[in-house]
Amino acid sequence: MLKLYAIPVSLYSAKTRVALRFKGLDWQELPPPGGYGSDEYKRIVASGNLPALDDDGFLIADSEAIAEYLEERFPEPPLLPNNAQDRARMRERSRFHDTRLEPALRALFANLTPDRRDTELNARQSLAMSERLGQLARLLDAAPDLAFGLGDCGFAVTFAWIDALTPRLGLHVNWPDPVRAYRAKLSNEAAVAAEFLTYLPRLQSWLDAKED
Ligand SMILES: N[C@@H](CCC(=O)N[C@@H](CS)C(=O)NCC(=O)O)C(=O)O
Repeated sequence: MLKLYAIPVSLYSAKTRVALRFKGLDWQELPPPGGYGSDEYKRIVASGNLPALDDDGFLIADSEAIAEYLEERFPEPPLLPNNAQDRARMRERSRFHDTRLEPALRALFANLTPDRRDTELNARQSLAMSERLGQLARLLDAAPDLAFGLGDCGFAVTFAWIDALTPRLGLHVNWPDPVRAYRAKLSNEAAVAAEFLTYLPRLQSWLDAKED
């Protein structure tokens, strides 16, 4: 059986679980041996990053590399469209998530503990995320011909994080209409809805615990 090194609240682990669910796969989820950031885990996964997938002894880390591997190993149902240009668009969307929108959110993780809350950082990252969502609205114009794919798994999770942090940190994020419609479409996807059944309550409890 596939093994996934992950922790429940990790954003990129949730992205990978959405891909696994979409493919209809079973997996066993394991915490990183020795704990998050431990030397023991780094002996297995050099970067120490989560998630990592173990397929019968073949180990691969990074959510994007994992999703591409799953796509080749388990082609149905597809996470990439047929046509080369649509595939490139789908990958472009995914990279935009991993390298543009999500890092703008991640910068706020430093602000999750109340005594370290920096209101200027909240304002700066609200602007940064709004700018990225505006750019996403333009990317969505050139939609690849596939209802749900590799490029969508991460957005579903990052949108949930932005929603969860908005009231907690008093963020002001501008959601363009096409992105709102895209977000609604993603939450209706069965793989996303199944992941959110457990992920959203865990995320809220984890964030609550940070407030204590
Ligand atoms: N680009 C990586 C990013 C993964 C990532 O940042 N994972 C976080 C958990 S959500 C992590 O492992 N952080 C600890 C670290 O970077 O050492 C991916 O897509 O898997």
